[in-house]
Amino acid sequence: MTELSRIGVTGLAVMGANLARNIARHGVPVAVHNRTAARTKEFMEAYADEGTFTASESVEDFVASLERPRRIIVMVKAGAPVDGVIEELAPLLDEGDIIIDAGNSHFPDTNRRTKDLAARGLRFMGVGVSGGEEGALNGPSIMPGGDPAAYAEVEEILTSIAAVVDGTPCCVHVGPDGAGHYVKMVHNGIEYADIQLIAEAYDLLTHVASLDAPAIGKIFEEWNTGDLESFLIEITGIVLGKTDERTGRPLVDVIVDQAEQKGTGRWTAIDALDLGVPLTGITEAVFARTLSALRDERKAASTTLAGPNPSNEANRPDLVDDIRQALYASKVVAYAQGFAQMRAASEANGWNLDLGAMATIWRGGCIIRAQFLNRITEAYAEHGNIENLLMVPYFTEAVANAQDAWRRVVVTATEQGVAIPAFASSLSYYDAYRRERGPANLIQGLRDFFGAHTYRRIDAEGAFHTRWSQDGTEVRTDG
Ligand code: NBP
Repeated sequence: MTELSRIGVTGLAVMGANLARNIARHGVPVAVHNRTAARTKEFMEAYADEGTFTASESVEDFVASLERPRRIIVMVKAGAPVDGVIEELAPLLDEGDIIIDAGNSHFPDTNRRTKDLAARGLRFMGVGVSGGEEGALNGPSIMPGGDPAAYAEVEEILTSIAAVVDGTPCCVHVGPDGAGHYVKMVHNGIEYADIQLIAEAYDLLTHVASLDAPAIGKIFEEWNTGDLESFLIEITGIVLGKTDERTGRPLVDVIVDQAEQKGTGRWTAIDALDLGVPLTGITEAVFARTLSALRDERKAASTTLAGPNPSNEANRPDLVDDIRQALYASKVVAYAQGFAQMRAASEANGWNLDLGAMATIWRGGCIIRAQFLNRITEAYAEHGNIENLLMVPYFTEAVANAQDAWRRVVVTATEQGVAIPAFASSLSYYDAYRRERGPANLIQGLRDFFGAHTYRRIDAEGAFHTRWSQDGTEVRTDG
């Protein structure tokens, strides 16, 4: 009889196949399965010699090939397919077996599945895996959520396959229920903001600094040696430097300017609205992709709507470095907002998230991996429970140093008619956050006028209403 496998992977598209290979390469026998058997066959033909694999065509054989408690990674398309696979697996499993959903599931689905399966005696884990296909194969950032006792059963395998930075694996138990998928969702949201900020910098360098793609690629290469050093800045340099084989032009110049999305950025923004957390950077990034998709409308508007045409008149010697500083300051804001959102979610759900540990496991393997995350890890180590990263001296100072350049970039872009939704909204957030008294007093006054919604006074306790349409007197409404 063949040896039982320590873990199984069902779903052998690019992510599942690479995770299975990564696990097997670490000496762990892996059972593999896919709905369409041909894919399993292809997998075995290509990779069987990389480790100890047991392939099964049927779910029954797959389950029977696993040691107990069974540990099964489900790596299929998020949504209904995950429920479908669970329904096939669950009747074949025994109490205490563990189903691990390592796809990009929406965290409320993970909460629901955890509860449903617990009622059936099964343990369910929602595990965020970041790093794309390359990460899955060579070391992703892993964000496991679920029952800590279930995590203990897979910890060794998951930490062994994760990316490692400074000797620390990029894998830590995040929290119960959907906490792992939640943190992965915010990670992806931050990725949206990072990418949007890079795109805005590229737009300004193209249309105001009048540089071509290869020249801008060189600038990103240089930026990757400083504060901005990160995977996304690095690959921006590579993508901008690529020449299109068909036309000989820079490849980016022949790519259609419509951004697609799979939904994690939108989920992050919706969750922020539900939690009441100001999350302007990520949300603007989602809207920017949505606006980019309106290609036909934009084409019509481009010859109808008035505005300045960007010109290099605004080009000045310090423009490129100003843009770098604006990018850095806006990035600090996007991360500050994302971490504030995770803090709020942790409190709302009783997850007790260790936010410093989240920054630590994002330092390697994942798409937003960056030097910068070390500063966030250090901030949490030094200051503990942080309300807003902008208030940590390192970031307070970094943004203070960048703010003049940041303001100049926002002014220049606005004068030149270049859209910079993430740069500008990040600066507005910064300016609103640092105000002791903002203009919401007037909002409350208006709400009281048209809806008797009441207001509070700065000089007295209680809720008040002015009888606007009667005698204009003020009454206390709460006692
Ligand atoms: P896909 O998201 O493209 O899903 C394809 C896999 O799902 C195939 O194995 C397919 O089986 C299986 N599947 C589907 Br579709 N419907 C099914 C059903 N009803 N029952 C059983 N299996 C079903 O694969 P992927 O790109 O490898 O991503 C897997 C997960 O990882 C997703 O949640 C994704 O969001 C997440 N993720 C992807 C990346 C990335 O860079 N691609 C990064 C991080 C996370 P078949 O072969 O029979 O059609």
